[in-house]
Amino acid sequence: PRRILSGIQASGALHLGNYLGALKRFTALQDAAPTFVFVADMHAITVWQDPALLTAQTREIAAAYLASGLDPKKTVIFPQSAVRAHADLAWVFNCVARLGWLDRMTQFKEKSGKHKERASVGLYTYPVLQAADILLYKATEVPVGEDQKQHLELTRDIAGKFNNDFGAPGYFPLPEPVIQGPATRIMSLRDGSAKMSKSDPSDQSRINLTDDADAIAAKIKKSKTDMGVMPQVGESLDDRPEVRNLIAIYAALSDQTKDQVTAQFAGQGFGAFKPALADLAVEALAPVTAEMRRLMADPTEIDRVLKDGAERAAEVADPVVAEVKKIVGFWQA
Ligand code: AQP
Repeated sequence: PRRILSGIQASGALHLGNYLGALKRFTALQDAAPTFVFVADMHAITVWQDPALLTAQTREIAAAYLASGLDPKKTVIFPQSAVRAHADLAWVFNCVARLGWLDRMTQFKEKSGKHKERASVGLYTYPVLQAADILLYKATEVPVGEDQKQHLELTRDIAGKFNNDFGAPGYFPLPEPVIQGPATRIMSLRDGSAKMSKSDPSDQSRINLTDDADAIAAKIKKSKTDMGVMPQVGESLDDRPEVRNLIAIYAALSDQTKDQVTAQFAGQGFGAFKPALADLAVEALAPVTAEMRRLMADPTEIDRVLKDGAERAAEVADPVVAEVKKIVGFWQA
């Protein structure tokens, strides 16, 4: 049976890349199959998080889920750390995954920077916890951005090795990453070769879900382009990554293909395209932002959703951990 699962780290303000690459797509999928969406607070602490902020950020991600259209009656929305099974299964998977597999993970290399000996052990083993997050629910589809592709491959490797090592063929399904649409990798507004990211020191590089209309318009107006005009359909944009990125954003926000957007603006100047893009972004994000603010003003509703979600998630996850313990040979009364 189909099961959809994804999550977002509670590690700072959400941006347009998270919205288009993840949030908006979860909402589109929730009617297709049972859907589990969690707030990855255990992943967030792989780099230092101020404890009071972590709680607030957890609620903020939950608010973003609700505000972007996830229905808590259909979708199970929960904090990762509230379901013990995640940590339990992650340990078993730490003993299934091989050092050589983790050594190849490019995100660890990027995030640990020059001083990898000072990175937390958690940051290194992060993709193993991610495999546990997914396989606990025997998820078959994982909607994510392009940056998570390698981690999903690792999840499949872990599932396959577990099934094989313990003589449990097919116990864990091999989940498919769902990396689709025009917005699988939104780039920085200042640099078409860098991913739009929470951790970019330049606030001008990204549109935050908390930005107001003026800030969104100003950032798009100042976004990097080039000396040319809007391309024709079929024209290669390989050496115009910034223009390609703005077209992808327009396409994702307006639910069109990149070709449709290109046809609409072909030959026009950025002076015409950028304000249209800004209007579109404001129109799409303003209701989400407003609803997030409303929910955050009094967290009672968010907390109720998270508590209920944690209980429903545990109902699915706990029996899987109990079975895994048996498969592994852990003593059970
Ligand atoms: N630029 C992006 N374009 C499309 N999708 C993106 N995602 C992230 N950045 C982009 C997708 O958003 C989901 C949640 O991401 P995450 O919270 O797990 O964290 P991340 O990838 O670490 O996000 P950031 O903003 O890039 O944070 P830093 O700066 O800490 O690395 C995932 O599905 C991700 O693919």
